[in-house]
Amino acid sequence: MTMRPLQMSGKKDAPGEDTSILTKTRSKTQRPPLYKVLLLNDDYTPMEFVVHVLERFFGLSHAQAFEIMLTVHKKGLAVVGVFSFEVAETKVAQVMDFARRHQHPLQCTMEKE
Ligand code: TYC
Repeated sequence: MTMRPLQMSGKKDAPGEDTSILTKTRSKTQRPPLYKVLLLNDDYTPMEFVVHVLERFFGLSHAQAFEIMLTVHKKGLAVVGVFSFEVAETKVAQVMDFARRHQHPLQCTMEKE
């Protein structure tokens, strides 16, 4: 909140006099944009590996991880979570690196919400 003096009369005050009023300017709070992290289906990555990835990098329970893995398997993709740009970018990099190190073609991407 910024307080600004406003002279209503349009005239200059005499020296030592202040007839201005204070006006309040409320600036709208800007929320940072959010990013969806998406997991994509493929024919080769083992189901257990995907479940493990979801538990490990997204803090999901085994049951939640299994459910999302099945959604991806059946529908082709699913939103795994919604995060700030930096967190989403980190999760995508962690998943892609982990999949590559285990030689699975699993794909993870992000998209502005
Ligand atoms: N379709 C894979 C299979 O049948 C399993 C799988 C699920 C792969 C989700 C990727 O993001 C994925 N082994």
